Amino acid sequence: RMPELELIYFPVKGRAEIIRNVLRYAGIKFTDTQINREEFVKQSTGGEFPAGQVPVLKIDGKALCESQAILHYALQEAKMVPSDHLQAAYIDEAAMVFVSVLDLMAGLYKRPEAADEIRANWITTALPRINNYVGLRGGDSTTYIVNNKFTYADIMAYTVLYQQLTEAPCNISFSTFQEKAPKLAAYLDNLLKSPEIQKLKQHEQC
Ligand SMILES: N[C@@H](CCC(=O)N[C@@H](CS)C(=O)NCC(=O)O)C(=O)O
Repeated sequence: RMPELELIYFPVKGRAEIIRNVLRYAGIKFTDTQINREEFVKQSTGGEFPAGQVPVLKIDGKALCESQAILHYALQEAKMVPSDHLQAAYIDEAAMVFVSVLDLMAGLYKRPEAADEIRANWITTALPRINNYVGLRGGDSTTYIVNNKFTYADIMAYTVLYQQLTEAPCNISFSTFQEKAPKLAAYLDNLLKSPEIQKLKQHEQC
């Protein structure tokens, strides 16, 4: 029996969207509970969240926190962790390379007045790093980031690079990828057309 799952987070992508996308891709049913600040404070002070923060995944009513622990649990349930330790590590590596470039945009939330500077700096420093990373673990094809096979690192690329970086407050346009990071743009372009991302997009709509 699949346990009953409820994911609790704010009504933003933030740290939860990769978890939502993995569950959606795997066709694992979950309740996507989005709470506002007021509800968060009430539930947090009421001791609903193990470490006082979200995301929290309730598994048959029992709360699990920390986004990485929740993601790992979701990947295990989705049977998306290969038994080969080195392959699993390369997949984690790629996923974390993508997340760390998003982290470099974190200043946008704290210093919105410096947005232009943070964005320009990101384009000249972070973007070339991911562009150089593309192809390193990939073999000949540039559709999937690790070993020509679809993995959760590709779901991370879609979630972080395509969905989160291109929307507010990051606002990096796809044409910036094409101009400044052609290998990355080609990878994302191929990935978006892949049957796996097409399947995920269908699940997003329901
Ligand atoms: N290390 C935690 C960090 C969780 C975290 O920072 N949660 C934020 C939202 S992204 C939160 O709950 N903020 C409300 C608060 O701390 O009052 C994780 O990865 O899950």
